[in-house]
Amino acid sequence: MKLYSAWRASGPYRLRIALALKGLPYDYVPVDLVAGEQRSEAYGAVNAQHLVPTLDVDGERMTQTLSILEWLEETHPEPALLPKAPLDRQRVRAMCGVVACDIHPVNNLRILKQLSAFGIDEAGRSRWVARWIDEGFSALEPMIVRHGAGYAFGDTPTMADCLLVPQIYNANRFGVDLSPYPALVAAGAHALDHPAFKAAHPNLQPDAKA
Ligand SMILES: N[C@@H](CCC(=O)N[C@@H](CS)C(=O)NCC(=O)O)C(=O)O
Repeated sequence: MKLYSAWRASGPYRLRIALALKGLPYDYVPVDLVAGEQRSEAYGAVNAQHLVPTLDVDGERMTQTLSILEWLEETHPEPALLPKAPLDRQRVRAMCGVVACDIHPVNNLRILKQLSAFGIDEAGRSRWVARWIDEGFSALEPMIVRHGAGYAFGDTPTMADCLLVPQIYNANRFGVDLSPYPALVAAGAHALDHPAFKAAHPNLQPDAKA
């Protein structure tokens, strides 16, 4: 497997966690988002959306993290990142959706660049990011209180943690106050103790910058 990744980007971070949890080795292909490498013609041939991650498995290129996580679960079921009962699976997927569908898309690099082009300064952009993280985390907090038992859902890592940990990392980058979300913060901290989460951390990636 080959993972097109960028050290700080949430999408690839989600996949690095899942791949590490499932014990799957891969080659790391860095894409420099700050330099705009994702917009090159060469990378467009890899991912027509010009976004990371892309997972290349024997020449088959996969895009969209949620669908890749589902593919990983179907092809490498152990350890399971979804619970067994359909309602529990729905709960985990709903947590993933809060992050992947409702927080992350409006806070992406290209959105922030567009805000900048509209004349919104750094402080304004940070307020924008915090605005959407707050809304999403306010919904996640009671879900984790209800369903979490160490991890975001239950007492083993699930896809929800693969999404949550990178989003918390991102929130910290933007200096978002996470004190209103103690259960969420505790679940994130607990996950970070797991070796797979440690290995996937941005600072440990080959393209990490100080
Ligand atoms: N829905 C996509 C989102 C991918 C995405 O937005 N990736 C970001 C990094 S986390 C990216 O490549 N941004 C580059 C840009 O905005 O130019 C997925 O889940 O894979």
